[in-house]
Amino acid sequence: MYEHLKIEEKGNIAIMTISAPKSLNALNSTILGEIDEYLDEFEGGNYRCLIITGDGEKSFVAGADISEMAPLGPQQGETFGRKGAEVFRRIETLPCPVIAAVNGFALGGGCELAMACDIRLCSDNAKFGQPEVGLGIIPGFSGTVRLARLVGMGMAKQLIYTGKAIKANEALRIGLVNEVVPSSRPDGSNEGNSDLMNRAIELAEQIAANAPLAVRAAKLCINTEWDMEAEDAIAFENRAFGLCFNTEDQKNGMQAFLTKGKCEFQGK
Ligand code: CO8
Repeated sequence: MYEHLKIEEKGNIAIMTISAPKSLNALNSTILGEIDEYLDEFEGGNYRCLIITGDGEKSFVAGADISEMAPLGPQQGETFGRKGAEVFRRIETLPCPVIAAVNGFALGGGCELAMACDIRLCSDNAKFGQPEVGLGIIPGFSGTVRLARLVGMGMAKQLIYTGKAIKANEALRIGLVNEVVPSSRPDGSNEGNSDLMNRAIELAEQIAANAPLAVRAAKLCINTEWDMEAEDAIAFENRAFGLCFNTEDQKNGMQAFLTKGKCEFQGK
């Protein structure tokens, strides 16, 4: 049982909801520890996709917990930053895909958490930003690393130096999110986050219906090749491609295509 995480399962998809309503789901050491613990549990299960969201209709994660950070000295600050960075790196390198369903504020550590996920969807009331310099710090959960990679150096510098938050459609325009899910409610409210979550589940199911080992290999390739020289990256992909032919999923998937059938992939 977790104090600040709600966990749901839909078949082979898991949904992790971060829940600290009094602080708009701000991340403190306890929550980071619980996420780390849950990742062990998740990796031990037979899941094909993880969705991460925030509790309530207002906030995904409003950053790292400012009240916990306020009294820290440099060593403690570094330790806190490292803890967040390690947990987010675990998310980024989880074998199977992770979708962030951003249901409101994704500020500071919240934006950094979303960026550690493979795919970002957001509701139309979402707001993204790295406001750290307004607090006398810099993004410390790998935001200076990932933001520039996602949206380019110029835009990352503008967002980080100004600390200004941007709305969902601007986040879409600059490539920070893949998709904005509009509310179907007549008043445009985000109540229950159901449109966003339905879309996240739909996407997760599309991913989960594909050959799990191939999806994992694709994630490993994309992540690993990012930092490689082109020749090495191409060779890495080539090895991974070859290994796919060692799986039952490849045999069954291609056989199903050739016989105009449908393949239920087993992940073998
Ligand atoms: N930490 C702690 N408490 C928070 C946080 C936070 N990040 N965000 C909101 N809260 C609390 C508020 O203090 C308030 O508590 P209370 O009711 O006790 O006063 C409650 O949540 C509700 O918030 P507001 O009343 O402020 O709600 P509003 O709707 O008026 O405003 C905002 C919502 C705009 C999200 C506003 O709360 C805000 O600006 N929050 C802070 C956002 C921010 O600056 N985030 C970045 C934090 S720094 C960070 O994430 C660094 C990551 C790397 C760390 C590296 C470690 C060294």
